[in-house]
Amino acid sequence: QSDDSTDTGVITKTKPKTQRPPRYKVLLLNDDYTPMEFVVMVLERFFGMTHAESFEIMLVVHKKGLAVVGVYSHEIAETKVSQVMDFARRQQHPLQCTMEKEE
Ligand code: TYC
Repeated sequence: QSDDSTDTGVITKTKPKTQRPPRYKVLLLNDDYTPMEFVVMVLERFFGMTHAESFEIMLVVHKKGLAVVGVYSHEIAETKVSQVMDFARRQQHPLQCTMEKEE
């Protein structure tokens, strides 16, 4: 006679985890020196926002200290951060842009 004492009769099923590539938030940080118009230009140029959207987000960063300006794959997020940092540095503005893994 076989020992089936561990059989609870409960049927379990392993749920396959859906693999999604990680996404990265690109954050823009406030500072006291970068001109507002420059930040608006950055958002239009690198994040495809309209002038009105850019102005709105710039004000959020100005008032709250930072804002998420986009969510991308790792590679695209890195490119956005580099583009903003290079452009700001070239114009001698201390504007800071960083990325952070979502969740
Ligand atoms: N605080 C800046 C000023 O008063 C404007 C600013 C907004 C700077 C957003 C950076 O990410 C920034 N000129």
